[in-house]
Amino acid sequence: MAEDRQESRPAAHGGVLAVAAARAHGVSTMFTLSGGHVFPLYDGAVTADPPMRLLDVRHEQTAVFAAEATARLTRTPGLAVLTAGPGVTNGVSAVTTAYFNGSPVVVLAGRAPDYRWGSGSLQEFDHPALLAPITKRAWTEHETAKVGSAVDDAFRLASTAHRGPVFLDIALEALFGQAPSGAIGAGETSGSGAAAPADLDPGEISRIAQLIAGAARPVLVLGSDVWAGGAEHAALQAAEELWLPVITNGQGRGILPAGHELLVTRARAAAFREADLVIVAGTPLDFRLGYGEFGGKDGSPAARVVHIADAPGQVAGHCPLAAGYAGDLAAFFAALPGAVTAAATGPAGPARLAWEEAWLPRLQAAVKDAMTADSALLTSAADPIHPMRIYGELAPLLDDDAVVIGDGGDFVSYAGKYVEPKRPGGWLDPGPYGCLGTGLGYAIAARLARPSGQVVLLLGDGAAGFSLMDVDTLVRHKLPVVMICGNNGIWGLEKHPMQAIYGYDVVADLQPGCRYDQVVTALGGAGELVTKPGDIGPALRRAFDSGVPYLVNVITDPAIAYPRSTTGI
Ligand SMILES: Cc1ncc(C[n+]2csc(CCOP(=O)(O)OP(=O)(O)O)c2C)c(N)n1
Ligand SMILES: [Mg+2]
Repeated sequence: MAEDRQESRPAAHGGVLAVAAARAHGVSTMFTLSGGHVFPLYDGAVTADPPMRLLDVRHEQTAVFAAEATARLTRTPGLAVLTAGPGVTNGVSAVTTAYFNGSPVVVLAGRAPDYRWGSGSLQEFDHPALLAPITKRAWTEHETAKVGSAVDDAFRLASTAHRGPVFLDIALEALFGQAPSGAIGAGETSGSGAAAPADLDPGEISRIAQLIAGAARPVLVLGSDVWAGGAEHAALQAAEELWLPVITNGQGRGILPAGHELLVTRARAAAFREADLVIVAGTPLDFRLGYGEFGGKDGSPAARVVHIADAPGQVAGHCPLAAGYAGDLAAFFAALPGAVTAAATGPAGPARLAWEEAWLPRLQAAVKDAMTADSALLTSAADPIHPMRIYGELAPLLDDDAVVIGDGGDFVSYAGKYVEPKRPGGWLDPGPYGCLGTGLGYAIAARLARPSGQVVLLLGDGAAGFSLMDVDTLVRHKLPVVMICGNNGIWGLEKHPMQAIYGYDVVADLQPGCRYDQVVTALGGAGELVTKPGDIGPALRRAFDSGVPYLVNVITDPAIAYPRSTTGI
């Protein structure tokens, strides 16, 4: 009898059941900061065979950022465990970041006991109400026997397109209580996997193909979900077969490697101004993409826009679309070249695609011009140091499989422009939520995900303040990372705009020349101060060779503002 079988299985507490269910989804690390409400989850990790790695940090937001970066880099879901009350609330900005980025993260949390609920237990707080708007689902498990299947549900939901964070807190007695281990359901889980691809709608694909076949100046934009959905090879192949100019953003960067002849990200302004068709795949039509409005300036007609997303709710509703598609992105890109060829084929056979002659060369020339225009600043001998000189020194030192992380304002905007990844999964920015403080969490995860590759963390001096204490985590867990602080002594991305609007600024100054390198040294890492442009390269080489967490603190010119056209507000 099933009941007899269950009773013969050894009893396990909720933590054991939760860890087993998480492991079945490919989780290898639990990011956390200690709290009594979640001890059983630690015991579950320690007693698992083999044990699950525990990575303990100095602020809960670092734990969730690390789980998020794990998901973005490895494409297996990330796990953060937060203690009840302040542990959860400290993680809120990072959960929101994961929500905006569509990152599959499961946050398991402790929760005051049910039997005293309403009496004022320590940290008694109904978390799901707070987490619901920033997760795919937030709920409480009250029964030990159901903990395994609840955790399994959480991972399944997080990993299903459109991906995102899921929150589950577990009442104290459910987590500490015992249930037959047969009740976990973990052995029966089938792992995260991708959701079964939805059937392609041939009508929608052929409509999009006709738009492409009829375009004179098309541009394809590849965003994070192309990488997250495992569609990077199909997307690259489709672009190459159709000879489409491509702009990448977010985790889509690197799908066309730096230097690829179709990659026209550096000619973005001209491409978006002059295109007659913009196909955007795997990223929202948000402020980073002009809210989905392209061209239409100087009396020219606006470009038609096609939005390709991994789930129906993701297709833009705020701007007019010539066509939209929701479904598996790899299947879409695999079907596209054939559909375009069919659409472009008339009685005389396949027509030559119009943009090969003039449009693509025009954009390629614009890319070349932009690179030529940059070269003076990338080698600038200006003193104080121009921030671009740092990127001029860094780029030649980067291996093809380097992971570069940006956390900051202007300093990181320069990086977005001048550090072009050679592979997808090599770039981490905070994404559209724009939350400062991702740096150390992302760096911890990157080092775990790529144990032998280069991991470079670019930090504004302001951004550094949010997470620098977690250098202690790098040191304790022996995770070498090269950190470069672009230290202009100000909140640059706020100071310059406030000056422009009001003619003065307040609350935008930091300590000039602050020794963030000494903070890292004090925490057990190493670092140095750089004030002369010629010293940047040798300092970076020492950092890469050091094998320890190492911060190169580069004092840059506070008068330099990144030339931006919008702040996104
Ligand atoms: C958590 C959070 N707080 C505040 C902001 C607003 N903000 C955006 S950029 C920026 C300045 C960043 O300064 P720094 O890291 O020193 O880089 P810089 O612009 O000086 O290169 C601020 C305060 C934010 N994005 N996130
Ligand atoms: Mg700054």
